[in-house]
Amino acid sequence: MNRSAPRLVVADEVSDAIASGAGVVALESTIISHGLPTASSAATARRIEAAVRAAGAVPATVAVVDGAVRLGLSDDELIRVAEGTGVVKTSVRDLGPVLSRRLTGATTVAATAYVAHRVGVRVFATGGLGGVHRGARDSWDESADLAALAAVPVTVVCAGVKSILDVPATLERLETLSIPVLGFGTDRMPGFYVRDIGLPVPWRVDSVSEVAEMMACRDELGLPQALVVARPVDPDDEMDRALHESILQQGLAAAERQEVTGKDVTPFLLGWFHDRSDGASLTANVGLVLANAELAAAVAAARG
Ligand code: PSU
Ligand code: MN
Repeated sequence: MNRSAPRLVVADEVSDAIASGAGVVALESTIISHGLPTASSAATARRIEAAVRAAGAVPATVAVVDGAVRLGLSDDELIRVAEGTGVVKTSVRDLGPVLSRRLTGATTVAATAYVAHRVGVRVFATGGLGGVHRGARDSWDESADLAALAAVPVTVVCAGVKSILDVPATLERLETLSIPVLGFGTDRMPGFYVRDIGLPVPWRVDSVSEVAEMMACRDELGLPQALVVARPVDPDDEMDRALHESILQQGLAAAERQEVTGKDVTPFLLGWFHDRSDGASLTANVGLVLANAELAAAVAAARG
């Protein structure tokens, strides 16, 4: 085994931007490999990167390729992560095994937050946050995203907590873990495919400069937690509530019947939606992640 091969590789464009203090936005890759239909996911990944650039920051898509974590992927690498077989959904606990076995993996919110912070990138964008699964009272299924965000002081721009989850329980856990949640331009908690999950959001902000100010305050106090910026999906892109609810109930029942557990639950449910919503979940998911990338770029550029 070549012990000198680097395990953490930052693309030149990204390291130059970090060194010069320019805005950088880390992008997770599990959404590309496991969260969106394979046919369009590589193209979507490049659209997400383009949205970051258009808003004045440098994108750094994060993934593990042949045993090295990379921030900033070539076209070949991106296509392998998006379309390859055997790409491992890689959360923080999987990083050691995936690297040491020289595997290729897509990083979750948790792993992306960790890696971004490690190299000095403070802002990243995703679709929807992981959290407490429905039925967690029995399954104990809570995303590692929550524990990671309790320990890594990055700012994550998302469309709220994924609506497939137990959102009230997730908000309770976010409170316990001391992770601030900011509704961007809203008093209501966004729920990924839907704009309002039916609960108030802990704090409201209306501008990028307010987010940057809160980041500065957190940094001055040395608080270790992430800041969650929850931006609701645009009205034109959100899913019809009744359609959302019926697909979700069928999906939850199918997951139970098919004994889907652990890290497979979220990809199963997102795939269930994409297969049955006649494009509505895909429109929402792509629309919200592009909007989040743009907002994250504005935050990254503002904090200088
Ligand atoms: N947002 C999306 N699609 C996704 C995810 C987020 O729009 O696929 C991924 C993220 O990588 C997140 C993961 O970290 O789902 C959560 O998985 P789990 O519930 O197994 O922790
Ligand atoms: Mn889980």
